[in-house]
Amino acid sequence: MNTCIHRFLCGVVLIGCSVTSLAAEPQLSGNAPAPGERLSLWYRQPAQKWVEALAVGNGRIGAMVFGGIKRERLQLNEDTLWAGGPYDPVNPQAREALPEARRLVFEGKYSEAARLISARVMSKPLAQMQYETAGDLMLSFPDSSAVENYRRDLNLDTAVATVEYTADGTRFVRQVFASPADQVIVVRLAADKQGAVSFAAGLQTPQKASVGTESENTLVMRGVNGSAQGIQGALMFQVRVRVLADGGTLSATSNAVAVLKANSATILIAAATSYRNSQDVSGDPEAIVKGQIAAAEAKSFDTLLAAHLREHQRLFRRVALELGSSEAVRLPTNERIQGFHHGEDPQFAALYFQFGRYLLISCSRPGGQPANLQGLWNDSLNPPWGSKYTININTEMNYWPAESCNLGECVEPLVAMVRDLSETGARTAKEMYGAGGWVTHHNTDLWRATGPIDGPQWGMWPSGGAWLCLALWDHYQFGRDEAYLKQVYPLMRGAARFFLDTLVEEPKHKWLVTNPSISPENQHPFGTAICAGPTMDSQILRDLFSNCIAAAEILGADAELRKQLSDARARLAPNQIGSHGQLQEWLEDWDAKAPEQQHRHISHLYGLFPSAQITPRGTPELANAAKVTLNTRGDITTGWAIAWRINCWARLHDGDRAYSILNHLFDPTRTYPNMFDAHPPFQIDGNFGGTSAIAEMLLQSHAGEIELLPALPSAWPAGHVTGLRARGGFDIEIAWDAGRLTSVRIQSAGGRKAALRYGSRTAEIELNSGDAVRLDSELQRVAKSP
Ligand code: FUC
Repeated sequence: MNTCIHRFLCGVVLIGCSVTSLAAEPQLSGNAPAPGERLSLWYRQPAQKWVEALAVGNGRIGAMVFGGIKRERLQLNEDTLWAGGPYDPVNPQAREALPEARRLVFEGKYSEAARLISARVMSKPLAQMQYETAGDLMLSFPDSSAVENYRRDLNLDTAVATVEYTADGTRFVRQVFASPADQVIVVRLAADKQGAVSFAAGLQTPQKASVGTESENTLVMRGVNGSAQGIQGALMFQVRVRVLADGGTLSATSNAVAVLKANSATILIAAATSYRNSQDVSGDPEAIVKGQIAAAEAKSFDTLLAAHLREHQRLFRRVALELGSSEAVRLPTNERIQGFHHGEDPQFAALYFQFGRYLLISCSRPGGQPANLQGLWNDSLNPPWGSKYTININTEMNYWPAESCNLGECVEPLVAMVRDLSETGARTAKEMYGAGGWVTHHNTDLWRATGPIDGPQWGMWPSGGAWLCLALWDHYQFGRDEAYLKQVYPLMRGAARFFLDTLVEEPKHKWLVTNPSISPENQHPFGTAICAGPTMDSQILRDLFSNCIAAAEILGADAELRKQLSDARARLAPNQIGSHGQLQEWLEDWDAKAPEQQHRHISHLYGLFPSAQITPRGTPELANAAKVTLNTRGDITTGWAIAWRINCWARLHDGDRAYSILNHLFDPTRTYPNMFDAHPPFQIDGNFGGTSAIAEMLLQSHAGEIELLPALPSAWPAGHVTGLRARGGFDIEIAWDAGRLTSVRIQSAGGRKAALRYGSRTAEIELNSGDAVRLDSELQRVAKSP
């Protein structure tokens, strides 16, 4: 074997089990310019840490691209590679213990109730399964003495990550994308000189797996997933890598493939597990990845790239946003974040907004799993909070921007998960509560576990599934597709049925309440979170019942049930204002006992956002009370909790306050160099919540009207947005200048009648499907519209 190949093949073998032993990267010099277009994240040095690496994904498989010169690392994920196997954690003692817990709560013995719940109601095991990394593809390159004009970037418009540099006089370009069209990750290595592309490729993983070569151009990793909490790993998985060289030679050792002196090379990466659904792990990952590689190999790189671009841009290009610009746009992204100052970088908000859309497109596509706590990207076997689905805020927040930012398709994996939960949750409803319908508590995982976990303060909350149903209804609201509504209505009805069966009358006011429950994760003054009828539960159920009634009316279904739901809705506990003028978090004015508390969860503000129960025009006293609560809770908290507050201030029409909190989200303590949100640690909900908030500042449609620029901050005096979506089925374009609306274009995407509002001005518009109308700043039709 040629000694040169031998040397860097040995390098791959040596790094075979460790990702920390990265060889020293060469010295960099020169000043690579910023990419030509604005929608790129870019850097002048390779990533040293995972939160500096750039994320690509096709909704199912993804990679974090480090951009090294001597050594490239692509950290790989497949969205069904979780620990464990099908399991049902419901505690058989729960059904007997719950009536007793209920009694203790109504007697005010909250801590006793919590102890009983802890001993006899919580799931077994007490924790759920975690999402796991697949491993890494490592590429080793020959030594180079001088490297100039290094740049790596992620172009949000093309969804391609590129690494470029000049080494010893040769310009190298490496491109990486995860194709939604061909279901493979594609890596292209090219140079501006013939025969300049040489590298060795190897796979490594912390999983129980074997890694080897199958021919001179194929690497294969075969493994089984981890066991967790006593649940045996039941999945097989496979990562298959094919290396294709143009010119030069290909060779392999037992665990690495090498390319020597090629003109260019293309690497195809496929990954799959045996997961078919939450109860069936009989899939054949080898057949899947072999099929994907064979199909992709038959196409040229240009054909693969063209199909990828078409499918990505079909979604991404629907929305364009301009918020103004400044000198800061020329800086590398890490420097922009590091130096982010109030008001000096308006384009960063537009970039952050489009990055959120990019992430949702990249981690949540039809047929895949929903976006988990880290979307799709995780380098660990034991990530924070298991990188699961926390459904007392985080999963819902992931989908807040989906409809308003014109990515309705991306909700499909969430709808599919709710369908699964309606089945596993029906067992939980029956076995734990003796109830009909379905229930799920504050967390779920790949196996759609629905029991209460972690401990009473976190898990004893029956409203997770009910909250998820809001996303189902919203998808109808924005799209007005009755065939879709017909499919999801039974899921909403099942969620409501559970509460019709389990709500109980509280002794003092005779309201119907949940019991036992919690106001997510917040302790009340009696030493526990366990309580009856937290405000959030009543708000969620008011929406669930109302939306079920509306859906049933549209579908002409279930007259008797509608009546039951409407009777129960009338008896839910109302929103109440406490003695400090705050919105009460609990049935009683317990907040008054802890007026300074700044808990990150603002659960009872669900009524303000994402719900529309509290609005400045419709319920001004409650809106004021919500303001008092927001001021008490404070602006600076975890990433997702900051994002929730921004959405709330937008709903309160305070653009400058929303903007000032947005600046905290962009701060380097809450945004990593690769623009992932920092809880900290990385949690993707902050990205999505922030994206949603920017949309809410520009357009709202929850109160029966399409409101233009409802919370425009003074920092964005001029701008333009196209392609935002409004409830009722409309696409909206808005232009403004000097802080005032200049023009609006409304196009029907199925909707017919729209009520528009700008400040105190209103207009009624009627449209046929597909038609568009342009209006001026007075909301008068422009003669030659659109
Ligand atoms: C909830 C939050 C935490 C974290 C976790 C994943 O429990 O309270 O802050 O986001 O979910």
